Amino acid sequence: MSDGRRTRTQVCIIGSGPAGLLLGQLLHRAGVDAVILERRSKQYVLGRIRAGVLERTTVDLLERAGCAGRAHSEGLIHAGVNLAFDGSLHRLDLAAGSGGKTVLVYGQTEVTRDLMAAREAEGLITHYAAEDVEPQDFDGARPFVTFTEGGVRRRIDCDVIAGCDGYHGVSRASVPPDAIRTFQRDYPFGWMGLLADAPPVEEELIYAAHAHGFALCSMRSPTRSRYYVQCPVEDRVEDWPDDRFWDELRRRLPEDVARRVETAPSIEKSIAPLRSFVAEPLRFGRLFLCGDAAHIVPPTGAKGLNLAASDVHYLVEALSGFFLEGDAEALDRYSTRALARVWKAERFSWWFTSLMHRFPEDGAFDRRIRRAELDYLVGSEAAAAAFSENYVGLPF
Ligand code: RFL
Ligand code: PHB
Repeated sequence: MSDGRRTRTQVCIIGSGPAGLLLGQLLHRAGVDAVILERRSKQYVLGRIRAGVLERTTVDLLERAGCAGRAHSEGLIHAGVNLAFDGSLHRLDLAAGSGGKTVLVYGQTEVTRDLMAAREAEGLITHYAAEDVEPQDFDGARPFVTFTEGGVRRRIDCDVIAGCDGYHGVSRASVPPDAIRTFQRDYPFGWMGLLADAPPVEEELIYAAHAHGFALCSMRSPTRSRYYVQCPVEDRVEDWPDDRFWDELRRRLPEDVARRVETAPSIEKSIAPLRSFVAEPLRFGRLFLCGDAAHIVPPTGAKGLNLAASDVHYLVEALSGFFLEGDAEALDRYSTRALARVWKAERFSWWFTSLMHRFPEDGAFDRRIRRAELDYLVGSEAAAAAFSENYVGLPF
C-alpha cells in the first residue's frame, strides 16, 4: 500500500453520529489527534430526525466542545413535562423534583450540524461515504482500520479505535462472540413519528397513556412540532397517511388538548422499533464501544443521545489519561464507569416504556396496576422526584 493510501492518527473514530463527532471535538480540545470514518454522506447524516431532549450534562459537554452557542440561543429550556391519562393532563415539575435542574429541547439534527461545523472550522478530517470499514488487530498495540474511498482501499494506523457506529455498525460485530455478552429486550410495538411546521400543542412535552396506545407531543421550536404514536411493530410509513396520524394522535390525548392540536403537512415521517440492549464490556483491547454501538434504549425516557454523550465523557477521560499522562489503567476504567450509568438509564427507559405503552398481552389487572402507578406518580412528591432526577439525567 503506497503512502498516500496509508495514514496515521492516535484515535480512529468509526461513525459520525453525535457520539463520534462529540468525541472527536473533545479529543481535539484535549490535544489528542483523531480521524472520523463515516459510511454515509454528510447530507444523509444530517437528514436523520431522531432525539430532541438534552440533559444538562449533555449541554455541558457541548459547551466544553465549544459547540453550545446555537443550543443556548435556539434551544428551549423545559422545567416540566406533562403526563396525560384518563382524560386529563398532569404536570410534573422537573426542577422542583431535581434540585432546580431542567432539560433543553434541541434536536439531534442540530447537535450534529453544530458539531460538524466546528469540526470543519478546525480543519479536522472526516471521510464520508467510507465503504467496507474494517477495524483490525485491536487485540494488540498496533490496531488499524481499512476502508474504501472512491474505489481505493485505504488504511489508517492508530493507537486506539473508537466504535461510535451505532447499533448496526461494524465495530461491535468485529468482536469475537466469546468475548462479548449481550442483554436484550424487544418490545412488541414501534413509534410512528411525524414532523410538521405547526406550533406545538403545549409549551412542554406531553407523554400520553391511552387504551389505544402511547402518544407523545414534542417539538423542535415554537413553530415546529414532533409527534409520535405507538404503532404495531410491523407497520410501514405508507400505512400512516397524515390524516390517519392526526386522528390517532388526537384520540389518545385529553379532549381539551386534542381540540388545540394544529395540523400541517408532514415534513418527515418514520417508524422506529423499540428495543432495550446492552453489550458488555465496552472495551476489547484497543477497541472501545461508545453510544448506540454498545447500547440501545427505547426512546420513551429521551435517554439515547444523552447516554451516547455520557459514554463520550468517560471515554475522553480514559483516552486523555492514556495519551497525555501515560496512564494505561485509565483505559481499564472506561467500561465499568460508563456501564454503571448506562444500566441506570436502561432501567428508567424500560420502566417508563412499560408504564406508558399498551402491550398486546395486557389484561384488566395490568391496566389497573398501571393506572395506580400513574396516580401515584402525579400524586406523590417522592415519586415525582424519583422520576425527575432520572429524566433530567443522573450526575456523572
Ligand atoms: P448514531 O447516531 O446511530 O451514529 C452512528 C453513525 O455511524 C455510522 N455507521 C458507520 N460508519 C462507518 N462504517 C460503518 N460500518 C458504519 N455503520 C454505521 C452511521 O451512519 C451513523 O452516522 O449513534 P450515536 O452517535 O451513538 O448516537 C446515538 C443516538 O443517535 C441515538 O441514541 C438516538 O438517536 C436514539 N433515538 C432516539 N433517542 C431519543 O432520545 N429520542 C428519540 O426520539 C430517538 N429517536 C433514535 C430515534 C434512534 C433511531 N435509530 C437508531 C434507528 C429514532 C431512530 C430511528
Ligand atoms: C423528540 O422530541 O423526538 C423526543 C422527545 C422526548 C422523547 C423522545 C423523543 O422521550
